[in-house]
Amino acid sequence: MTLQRIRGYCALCISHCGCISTVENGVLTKVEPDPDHPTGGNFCIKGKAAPELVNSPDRLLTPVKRTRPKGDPDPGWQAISWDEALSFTASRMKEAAKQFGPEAVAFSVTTSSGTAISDAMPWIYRLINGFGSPNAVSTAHVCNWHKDFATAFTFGADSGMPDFKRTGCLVLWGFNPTNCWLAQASAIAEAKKRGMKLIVIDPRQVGLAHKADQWLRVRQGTDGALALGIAGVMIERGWYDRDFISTWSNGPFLIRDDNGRHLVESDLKEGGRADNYVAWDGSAGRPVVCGRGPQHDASSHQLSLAGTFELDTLHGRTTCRPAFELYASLCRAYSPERTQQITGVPAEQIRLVAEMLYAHGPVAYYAWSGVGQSTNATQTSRAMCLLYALTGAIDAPGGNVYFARPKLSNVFGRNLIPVAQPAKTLGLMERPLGPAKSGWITTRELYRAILEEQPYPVKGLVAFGSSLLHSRPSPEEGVRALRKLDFYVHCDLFLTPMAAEADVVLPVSSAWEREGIADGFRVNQEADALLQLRTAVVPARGESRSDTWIVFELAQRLGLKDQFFDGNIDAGIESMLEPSRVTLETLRAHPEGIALPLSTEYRKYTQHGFATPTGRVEIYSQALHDIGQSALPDYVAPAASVEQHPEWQRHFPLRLTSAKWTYFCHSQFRNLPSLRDKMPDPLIEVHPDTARTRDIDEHDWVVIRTPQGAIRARARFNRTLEKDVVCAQYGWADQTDNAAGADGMSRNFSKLISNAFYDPISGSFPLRAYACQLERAAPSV
Ligand SMILES: Nc1nc2c(c(=O)[nH]1)N[C@H]1C(S)=C(S)[C@@H](COP(=O)(O)OP(=O)(O)OC[C@H]3O[C@@H](n4cnc5c(=O)[nH]c(N)nc54)[C@H](O)[C@@H]3O)O[C@H]1N2
Ligand SMILES: Nc1nc2c(c(=O)[nH]1)N[C@H]1C(S)=C(S)[C@@H](COP(=O)(O)OP(=O)(O)OC[C@H]3O[C@@H](n4cnc5c(=O)[nH]c(N)nc54)[C@H](O)[C@@H]3O)O[C@H]1N2
Ligand code: SF4
Ligand SMILES: [Mo]
Repeated sequence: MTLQRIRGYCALCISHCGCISTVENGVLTKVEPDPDHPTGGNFCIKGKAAPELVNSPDRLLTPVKRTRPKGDPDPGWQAISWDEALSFTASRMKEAAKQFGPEAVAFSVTTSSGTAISDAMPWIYRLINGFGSPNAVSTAHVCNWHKDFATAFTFGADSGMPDFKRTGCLVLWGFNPTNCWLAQASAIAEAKKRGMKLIVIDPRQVGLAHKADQWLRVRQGTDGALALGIAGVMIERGWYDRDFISTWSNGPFLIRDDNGRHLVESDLKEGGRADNYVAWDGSAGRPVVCGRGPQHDASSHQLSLAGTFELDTLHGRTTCRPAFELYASLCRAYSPERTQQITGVPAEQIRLVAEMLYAHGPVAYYAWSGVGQSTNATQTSRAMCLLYALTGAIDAPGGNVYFARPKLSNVFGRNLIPVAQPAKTLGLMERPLGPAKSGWITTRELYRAILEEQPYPVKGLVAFGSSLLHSRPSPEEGVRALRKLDFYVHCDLFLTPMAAEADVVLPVSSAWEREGIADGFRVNQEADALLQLRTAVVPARGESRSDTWIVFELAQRLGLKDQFFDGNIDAGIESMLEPSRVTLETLRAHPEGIALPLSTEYRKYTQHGFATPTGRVEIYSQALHDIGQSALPDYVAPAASVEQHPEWQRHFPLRLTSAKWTYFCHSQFRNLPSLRDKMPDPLIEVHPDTARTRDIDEHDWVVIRTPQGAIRARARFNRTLEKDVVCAQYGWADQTDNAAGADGMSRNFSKLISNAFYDPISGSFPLRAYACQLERAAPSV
């Protein structure tokens, strides 16, 4: 018997926990935590179930093609060779491109935070770009866009990572690391031991909310109002970093009342610059011109942050107010009492939290998908960023920082896409500063382009994982769209209900059967400086292949050989690694990874300013104003709530949200026995009082109804919920659901949500705040 123990990391979710895999006679039998890995020596039940995933009898082991018509409950899968499968895919792609343009072929890419697709992500996008399609359905708009891109409206960058080792007070906002990012959860536990304060903002008391100094039970989708309310107290009491706001934000810059734009030097004098801003010098009683970026002299603290000023411009007199004044007056409208009414968080607690943020800095925060899946998610992100800006802790020790990471070259190939193509990205016209700017489209635009051929037809889809029918709204529309496609090729480990709609399914190897590279592990500087290659610990099962291999093969058949290193994957990886100065050979010889000598540079903005139009933290976003959106994040109630639809109150008085559980990632892992045993059926959490008035007992099957649809789940009592809030699980996939006219008793959460509601900037969907009703299910269900 041969027994090997191989170091690597689990790639099943964002946590990328270091692990040791045991292989006996060529079979993966055990995966355990690696106590020496900088992710902290933790491991979850999903990672431990990896042998079940890898060795699952359900694995797809050959390429297959459909032999029966779409919509037939039995696709009649027939095994085909790789050559046939790849030739089919490439020729259909080429045909569609020739007839309708490459934009008629859309791609779908699953999440890199909840699957191991990160192994292949750069190459998949290189293929999409090289082929010339501007249309990739990503998860960004419901996943990371609001924390990684919407934050750029304020900071010019993503929200960074809490500097846990030095943080004085941490805010977890719509993020539950205990279930979703173990390495962060352990970093937080360590910091708590050292005395760090913890504030958790979540409608449910879950995970670290049990250990928090303050748990704010916010009503779903109202987080933006909460952020304004807390900021209002801090501004009123002077509990903010005035120096930072004056020097490093556009708070002092004057905004014209007449057009909502910055007053600029060229408004005041001929030959003045349009990128020089104007502030009011309170001591001298006159306007001063400030260049882009920071004001280096000592005068910045004399700049007025409040007041109204009348000025003569070249085109007449106008009144102006400092950006900060506009923000402060917005916040004043959210008194703690009014904020309590909107959010359900007691006014006293709002005051207390404002004080904690001032007294216990440096403050750091992490906000994720709990606040990213609402129709007001972008402005919620802005409201949180502005609140955070008041602390002055961005990029400062103990705040949200940007650890130094291994440098890799960007091989996503955005330079390969023909110049005319990005402008065609679906949804870009409607939401010019949203994810479409990066080539990411939503299912709403995809379905419309397929079904109505608007604004142009999409004819083909190539999917690298993803389960649009179970993790995005309006799945009935999705099924109709997928069936109308000329061709649909899906790459996956399993024949999922989503894959069941494809013409051809390509078998993908699991993360334990292929290599992957992690350029840093995020949670602290030491972790982020680790460059690690994960080796394949067992051979790929059957004829399954990595996504990277599939991409390189397709590229060759599409005439993209030159852009793909003549089909040599290793050459591609070498080129990606080049700036790190670590070779592929070295990485392969060191499965534990190479720790690079990198250190964190704090307050980098003091050298170059922030990467925003004004070069400063933008309290006021003229960029948003210029696309017809609010420059300040005023709160707007969620689109699918009774606040917006009073007519729903009678039939849908409850508020529905959803969340992730430890045992599964999205629609995955229901077929792994050790995990399914823990949770055989979908749950809906409900307050016992709410349940009892509906004659519902714990474990009963209930029907959840929204104006969009109905599904079933089992009741679980949760006394920590507000009485009108319920929280369901999503990702339960039924093959039979795809049948036209299914009876509505499906378990698929997505059926409750309509894609007619979306965030006007990002296109995010209301997966967290939707009017609903519960009733006991008929016993036969
Ligand atoms: N109601 C509700 N809906 C949500 C959310 C929520 O909180 N509530 N969360 C949203 C979020 S944050 C996200 S990111 C999305 C996720 O949405 P998706 O990205 O669609 O994720 P999954 O549903 O897990 O589908 C992943 C599919 O990819 C396959 N797969 C796994 N690993 C690989 C691989 O390495 N290669 C290939 N080719 N395939 C692979 C899996 O078998 C599975 O079929 O869901 C969103 N949907
Ligand atoms: N086990 C597991 N781990 C995962 C994943 C998985 O599917 N399963 N997916 C990975 C991915 S793709 C992602 S994006 C991350 C996401 O990780 P998280 O963002 O932590 O995911 P969730 O648990 O869906 O949401 C976090 C919390 O938001 C709360 N919440 C719901 N509605 C609201 C609201 O309106 N406001 C506020 N403030 N909170 C709200 C929920 O109660 C929940 O506790 O996890 C990654 N890790
Ligand atoms: S949290 Fe679990 S699934 Fe995620 S990387 Fe760690 S062990 Fe794997
Ligand atoms: Mo996600």
